[in-house]
Amino acid sequence: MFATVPNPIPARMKGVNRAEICDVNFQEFVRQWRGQPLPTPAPDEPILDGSALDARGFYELFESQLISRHLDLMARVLRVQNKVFYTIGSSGHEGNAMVARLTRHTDPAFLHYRSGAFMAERFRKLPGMDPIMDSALSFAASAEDPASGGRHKVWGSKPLWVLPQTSTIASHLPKALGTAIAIETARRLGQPLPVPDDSIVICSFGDASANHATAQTAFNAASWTAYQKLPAPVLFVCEDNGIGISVKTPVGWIAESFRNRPDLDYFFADGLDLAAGYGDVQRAVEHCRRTRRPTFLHLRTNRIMGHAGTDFEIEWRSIEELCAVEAADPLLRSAAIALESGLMTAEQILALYEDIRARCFAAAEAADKRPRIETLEQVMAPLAPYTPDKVQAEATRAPAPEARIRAFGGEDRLPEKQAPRHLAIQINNALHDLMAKYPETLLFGEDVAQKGGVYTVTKGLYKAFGSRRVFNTLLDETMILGLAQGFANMGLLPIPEIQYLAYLHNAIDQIRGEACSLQFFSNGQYANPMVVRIAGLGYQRGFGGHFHNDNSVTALRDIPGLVVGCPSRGDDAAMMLRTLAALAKVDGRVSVFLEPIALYMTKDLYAPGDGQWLTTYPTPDQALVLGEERVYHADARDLVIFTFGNGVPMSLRAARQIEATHGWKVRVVDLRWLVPLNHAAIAKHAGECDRILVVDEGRFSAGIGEGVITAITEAGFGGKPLRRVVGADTYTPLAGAAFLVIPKDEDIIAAADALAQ
Ligand SMILES: Cc1ncc(C[n+]2csc(CCOP(=O)(O)OP(=O)(O)O)c2C)c(N)n1
Ligand SMILES: [Mg+2]
Repeated sequence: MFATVPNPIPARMKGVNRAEICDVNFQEFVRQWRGQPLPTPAPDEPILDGSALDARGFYELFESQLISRHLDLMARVLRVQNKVFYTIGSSGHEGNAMVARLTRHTDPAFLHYRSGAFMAERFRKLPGMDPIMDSALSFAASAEDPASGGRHKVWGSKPLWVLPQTSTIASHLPKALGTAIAIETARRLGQPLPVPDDSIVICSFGDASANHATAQTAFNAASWTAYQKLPAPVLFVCEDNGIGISVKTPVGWIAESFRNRPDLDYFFADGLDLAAGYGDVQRAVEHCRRTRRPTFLHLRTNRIMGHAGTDFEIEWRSIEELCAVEAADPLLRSAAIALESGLMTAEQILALYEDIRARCFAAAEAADKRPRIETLEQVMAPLAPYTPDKVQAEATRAPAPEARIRAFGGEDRLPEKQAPRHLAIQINNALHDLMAKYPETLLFGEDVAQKGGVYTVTKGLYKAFGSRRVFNTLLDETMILGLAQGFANMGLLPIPEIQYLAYLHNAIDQIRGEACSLQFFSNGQYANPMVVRIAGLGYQRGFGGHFHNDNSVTALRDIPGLVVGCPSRGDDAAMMLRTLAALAKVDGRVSVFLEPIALYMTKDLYAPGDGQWLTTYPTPDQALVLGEERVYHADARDLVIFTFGNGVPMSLRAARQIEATHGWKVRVVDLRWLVPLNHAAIAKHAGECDRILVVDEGRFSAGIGEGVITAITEAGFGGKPLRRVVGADTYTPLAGAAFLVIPKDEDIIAAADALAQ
């Protein structure tokens, strides 16, 4: 048997650096070990009788554990010298190296922040890579950090398929599951996969994080998927150290909560003991790979050295408790295994320990001398790549004629040969075209398949392209967006639908924090291109109240890197969708296509039956230019109205009245692209016209109108007569009262009258 791990720390005073104690502790433990070593095992023999781990494997894992530990110790020392900018460590979690050893470097990994040992072990899978230097560059926020280029201390590697994650706990679980499902989807569609088609996805997180809604949504969706016998080869690794910052997880909670979940297969492994835990980790990994079922690996870990360098545990925990935690340091266990098995002597262990320490410090000092990010341009370079020529060429590249004929059901049914139609039909036609053009396109959301969506916008797509490409998801917006990220990670082109703008908000972090940040935090190495369709905005007659008429475009306005397009008419919608898809294909971008519900079926503009809001379908060689506005009455100069969405037909009607009343010629500018706003175009029109109206159907505070006025003011035209017509800062009530909170034609006319005063 092993020598029992002693509690070697005499109760020391407050204020002692616990990292130092753990460091000394390890060395004292090795020096003082007095057991009887067994005969040295051969490299391929079990490290100890009955262990699934051989001696070579143990040695490498131990080395990975030590690399991780010394990176932590180094960070604590160099943080105070301002050479390192992160001290959340992996100490106590080094057993996660087993997961890395037992999986492939092509198994996409979405990792917990305590994954130092996992990374060190994964680095072995490719020749010529140095985990210590790469990590040191990241700790130092160097511009040469291979994970994020110095934007974020994060575990990440392009060649090792470790996608960098944000600090938002649990936010990576939906996309990890999405990636697992995507592997199977791509395989079944015959689409090329960037990883082998028997890959599994690894997703690790802490015990406290397991309670988060975003985590629970992924567990549920994984079960929901497996329950239907659909593959979802994700290995959830819960690194259970029993605590989250300072809040203890109730003893036994993770096992109790996950042991008996339907269709989520539970495994436990002792992450504190390589010899004992390895076989159990192996069983979990093999189960996941073989059965393609979602698998939950409950990995026992321990957190030593506090949550981060700034966490002085001694101030809020008893010294006895701290000593007990430190005594259960898994590296003491590994040292005991190395000694007991006869694999290493105390001197060899201490020499290895010091050698790795020296390498970590040397790497950190070298990293400190490497360049850091110096300019704003450097910071932003990977945020929102845009290559206009390529995007335009791609957007106007027509699908193969046969594919179109198949999609539309005959040459004579091609949409450009039909009479002018309304917005919903033209969006539907454009979606048919996109799916014909890109066989990797998937369209999914709530009710989008057989029913064709709440407003029939996706009608017929299921029939034309089949259930593998057009499908209903479970009712969960977080998961819809998680799936989208997963599909994108595996090279597919997702077009998820959020049924109503009001229901984006409960899931918006998946766009705000996750999808839009991937290019930034991976320094452009990873992208998750997608076009998110969202039905929204107000003005539905007799339907809905607030939640079906939400106009909070503001929630999308400040998301870095996001593109938001909002068409007001069918031809623009079709051409805009082509541009957004091209932006995704060419530049990996994330965009929102905001569909004004009230205009879906609108046919008339000025008078009932005039059919002036119907448009012909643009041939597939036409697309919009990102940011380009549509101008009505371009030669008018007396008044310009800036608007979008429902504001466009309202402003056109109001313009007629205003022309009649004041004798002015009125220019109407449909912005079409809401994020980013085209400041130059706004300035141009504002400069050319004598008076300015901004018609914004959104809310008074922080809406698009504020951005337009800023653009006008910054261009030096703020002194011109200017009025804003905008919604109120309120929720939208039911029935006719809804129209009290949003602008009407008369409000625009009244604002113009005020300008004439
Ligand atoms: C959504 C979110 N809420 C709060 C935090 C702040 N926070 C960071 S780590 C953490 C505790 C996580 O504990 P656990 O999941 O057990 O992981 P551990 O640190 O113990 O490994 C908290 C509350 C966060 N990062 N994200
Ligand atoms: Mg924890």
